[in-house]
Amino acid sequence: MLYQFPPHFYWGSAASATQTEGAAAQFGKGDNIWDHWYQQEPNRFYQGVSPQQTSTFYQHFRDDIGLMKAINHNSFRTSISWSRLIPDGTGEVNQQAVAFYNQMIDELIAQGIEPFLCLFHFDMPLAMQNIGGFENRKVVAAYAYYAQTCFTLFGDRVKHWFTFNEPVVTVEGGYLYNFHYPNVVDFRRAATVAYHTILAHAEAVKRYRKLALGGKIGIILNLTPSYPRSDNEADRLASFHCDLLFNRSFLDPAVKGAYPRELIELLDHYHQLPEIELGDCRLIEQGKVDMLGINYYQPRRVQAKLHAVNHTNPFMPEWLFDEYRMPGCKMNPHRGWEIYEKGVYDILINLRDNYDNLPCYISENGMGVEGEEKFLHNGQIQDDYRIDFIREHLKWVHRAIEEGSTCFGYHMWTFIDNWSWCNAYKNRYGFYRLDLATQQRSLKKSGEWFAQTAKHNGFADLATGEQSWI
Ligand code: BGP
Repeated sequence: MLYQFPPHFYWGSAASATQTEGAAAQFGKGDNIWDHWYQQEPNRFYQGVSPQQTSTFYQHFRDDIGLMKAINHNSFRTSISWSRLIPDGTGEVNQQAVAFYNQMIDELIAQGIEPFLCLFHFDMPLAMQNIGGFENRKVVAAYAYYAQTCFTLFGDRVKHWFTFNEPVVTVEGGYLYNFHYPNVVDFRRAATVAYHTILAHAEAVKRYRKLALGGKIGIILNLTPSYPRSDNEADRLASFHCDLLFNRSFLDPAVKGAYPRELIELLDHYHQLPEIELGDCRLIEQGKVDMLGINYYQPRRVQAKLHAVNHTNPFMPEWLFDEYRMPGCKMNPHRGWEIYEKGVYDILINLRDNYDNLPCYISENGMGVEGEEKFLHNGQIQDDYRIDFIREHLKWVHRAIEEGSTCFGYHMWTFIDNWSWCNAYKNRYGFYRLDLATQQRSLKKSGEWFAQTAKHNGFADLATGEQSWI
């Protein structure tokens, strides 16, 4: 069977500024929440590895872009570090950062790699967090200024912009489940942050359009589908609520320009609505995106509550559903996550049918492996498991495209093994292995497979179970 992708399909990988650049306290960069939190609580980071110890992209970007080219990337997504570009969050622009990002963009383009740039990948400048982060509307204005600065500086060459990466993760991590700074557990504050993030997003979209730079702007969402345990009404309601809170809370305003009525009613019922100001609805409507990036790693399976909720506890999403572990599901044993390849198809078909088939691409898909060094043989990581993972997901992407999805690309998380927030270097995802001691990069077997697939714009599955390229 041939899996040939449409012409001009984007093949590449994704990374982010804070996870790769390094030079966290150099070249004029201000602290962000990760620098600060590490200083406060290094024990919260896997093996105490700090955001200073990343894969040195700041120094090695030219070589690294050469490595992208070597595996036939025609696109690459990373982010701009707000606290590098504008160290205080607002005000003075750091000219060293401007020079760095200009060189990076120019190098990508010179190598035939389309730059996809995201403005915010979990890394709030500390100066902005100190005045409340996205709980404070002043930070919405500061973000809009930052976004406009980026568009003005780099928008002549960058034609794919994204306002946020997985904004719901910032909300979950920082304001509900205590795995990001500022470690708050408070649903109403979480709802405020989510709401103000959408306002910030819409402000950026509005400003981008006004500048008429001829590119596209979107947002990157982790659209983890919620699958109910059964067809039973109670299970289906649990999954509906889960979807509402974790997917549609960003998807609907970003694509349809309005929040789902059911979400507003739900938050109102539990007294968790954020404060809304005159003009907000109009602004959100103006924030409708041109395209969507989809991050997909694993499905979410849910069931109706097994036990009554204790209403004296603070309100949490888990008042509405329980997680469900499906017996016998396929697992990535190295990360403890379920592998459900069809999930990516379900997302694309949902977008086709319920979201006007908006142009979209897979902005992250990936397989994290703890202790990956054990697969190092003859100097190469033999990650056949990752090749299977990518190939099986690509088959479903291909099928969705055949059935009318407008998916225009596929990016893997990630390019070189990189530092990942509290998990630091625990789970490896890269096409290239990073030797932490020497900073040497070496191509994994999956990188070779991906290079061929990108070169041939697809692959063939032979009846023997072998593969070849077209
Ligand atoms: C995604 C994030 C990335 C990256 C990845 C891997 O959700 O967008 O920034 O960190 O997850 O995460 P982990 O290393 O925790 O497995």
